[in-house]
Amino acid sequence: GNHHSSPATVSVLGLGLMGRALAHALLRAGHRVTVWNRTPSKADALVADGALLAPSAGDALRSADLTILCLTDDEAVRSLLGQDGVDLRGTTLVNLTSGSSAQARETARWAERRGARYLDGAIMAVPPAIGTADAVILHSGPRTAFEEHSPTLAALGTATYLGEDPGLASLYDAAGLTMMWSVLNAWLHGTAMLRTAGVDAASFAPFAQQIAVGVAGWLPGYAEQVDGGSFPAEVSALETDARAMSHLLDESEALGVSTELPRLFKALADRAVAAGHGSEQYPVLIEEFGRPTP
Ligand code: FVH
Repeated sequence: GNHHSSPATVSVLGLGLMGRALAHALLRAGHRVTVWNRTPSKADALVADGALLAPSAGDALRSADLTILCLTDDEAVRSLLGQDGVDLRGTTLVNLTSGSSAQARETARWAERRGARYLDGAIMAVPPAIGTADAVILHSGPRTAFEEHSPTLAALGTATYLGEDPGLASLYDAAGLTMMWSVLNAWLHGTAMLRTAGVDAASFAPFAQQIAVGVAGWLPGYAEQVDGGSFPAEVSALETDARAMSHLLDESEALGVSTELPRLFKALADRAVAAGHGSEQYPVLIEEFGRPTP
């Protein structure tokens, strides 16, 4: 571990679009950076910027207090680190490769069996944001590993620790993506409906933004209902929403736009109403989301 005050020596394995951004941010923060990539030419600009190019992944690991992995997927991570000459004993790995929570837990076990400390991470940002506070990077795994290396991880963006289960960062990443795509798809559906009446996207956007921010404001109160398991209808009952969903479906059909989203909304609500939850508040639908789709 890096016990002296000077910036840590960090190695970065994987110099794709994201890996290069990570390595450049570490250099800018004054760290000694060793890099390795399967295709060495991708290291050229980093070497010109002061990084050290290791001849092998094993060499890169050996020299570092902390090794950051940013490959295509966890399969690539395990095949790379499983090669001869790669000794994981005593290293701390921070895996910023995207993957499922099951893959993160499996890679954590795989790495710990080989003597490494393993911190998983999920980057909620694109390469240009790396090194700024806008780049939220979620971490899960041993709290001691996060705390020991958080000064270094802070060079990449806003490092957020979620808990000891290594699968948490991937789960939050997936939940964040479902929020992002839901808002974008809903906005596109609304835009498509309004365009049939000649209203352009720019005209709808401020209204759409206002709705998105308003609904976001409900989440903490609704979360209390979900955690408490009780959904008293304070502002509206699910059966009122279900009726409005039928209207949205009729409207979408009449306008000749896609009906996939309204059908999805209606199917969920109708199932919950059929199960007797029509007089409860919208978050009662958590029960539909918490089981495999019939
Ligand atoms: N780019 C982004 O905006 C997203 C933001 C959110 C997080 N993702 C995840 O970051 C991982 C890397 O993504 P990337 O965009 O850097 O991907 P590429 O530019 O395609 O680089 C892939 C690197 O992986 C190396 N690689 C692939 N397979 C192997 C292997 N079997 N052995 C060794 N290295 C391997 C590849 O090497 P090379 O092709 O240059 O030789 C690249 O260095 C990813 O999980 C995103 O989901 C980025």
